Amino acid sequence: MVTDNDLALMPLEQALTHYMSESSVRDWVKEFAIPYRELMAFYKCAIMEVETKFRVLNEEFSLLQDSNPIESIQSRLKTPESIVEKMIRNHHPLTVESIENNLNDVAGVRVICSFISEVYELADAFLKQDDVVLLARKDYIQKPKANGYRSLHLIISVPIFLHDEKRRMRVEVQIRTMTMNGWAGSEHKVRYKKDNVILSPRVQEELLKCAELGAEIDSRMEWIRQQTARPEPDRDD
Ligand code: 0O2
Repeated sequence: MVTDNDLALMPLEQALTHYMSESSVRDWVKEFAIPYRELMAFYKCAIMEVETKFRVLNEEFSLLQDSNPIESIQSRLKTPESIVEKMIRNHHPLTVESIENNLNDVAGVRVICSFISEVYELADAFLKQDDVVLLARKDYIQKPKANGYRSLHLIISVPIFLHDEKRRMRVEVQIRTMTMNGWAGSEHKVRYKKDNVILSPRVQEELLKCAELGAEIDSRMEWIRQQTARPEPDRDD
């Protein structure tokens, strides 16, 4: 009989068959199926922790500034295909321990805001929390990628509390504006990671122009935000 657990492992087995013989896949699954499932469950818990932190910040900012900085939060667990492909591409051993040690982005949380200043306000408030440890920061807003990609990336670790232990899990947090998100979504569809699709220089140029137009919209919206900001309320303390 095929159980739910077997079904959950099918995409992983399929991904492995691209790189291993059938019997090696069987051996791998025998050895690593349980720890792999467990690791993915821990990453899901870490995603929940990080999402909650941002929802709490959104609530608090809405009290302080009378506006909710977060438009939406999208989270994802890296697919087995993507995990296996990245481990092979980077020549890492294909064990569960090695997945945890070598990949920073198995758990991903994307936070979408309206304004660039909100991206940094949220990042600062999030990183100030004493259980969040910053491992790496890539600011593709200050320094966009050559293709025009913009976003603030934070690789962090957060603790998750299990019945008998506390574990630190790594999560990749991407914080960006709606404009940056719209561009990244469309660009992903036409190009990102599709090695077999070679975009013409003209199309690449056009994508870059769209990213620059997006950056201009963000900067004008930022100006509007500043012009319409409410004065800070007087505080008695
Ligand atoms: P998905 O499907 O979004 O999860 P590495 O991840 O280590 O191979 P690096 O340089 O450490 O590469 O990571 P990077 O480039 O800082 O961030 C990777 C993630 O950022 C990607 O995740 C995308 O989500 C996003 N990203 C980075 N560059 C681009 C880009 O040019 N276009 C778009 N649309 N997104 C980008 P994944 O896992 O590749 O994809």
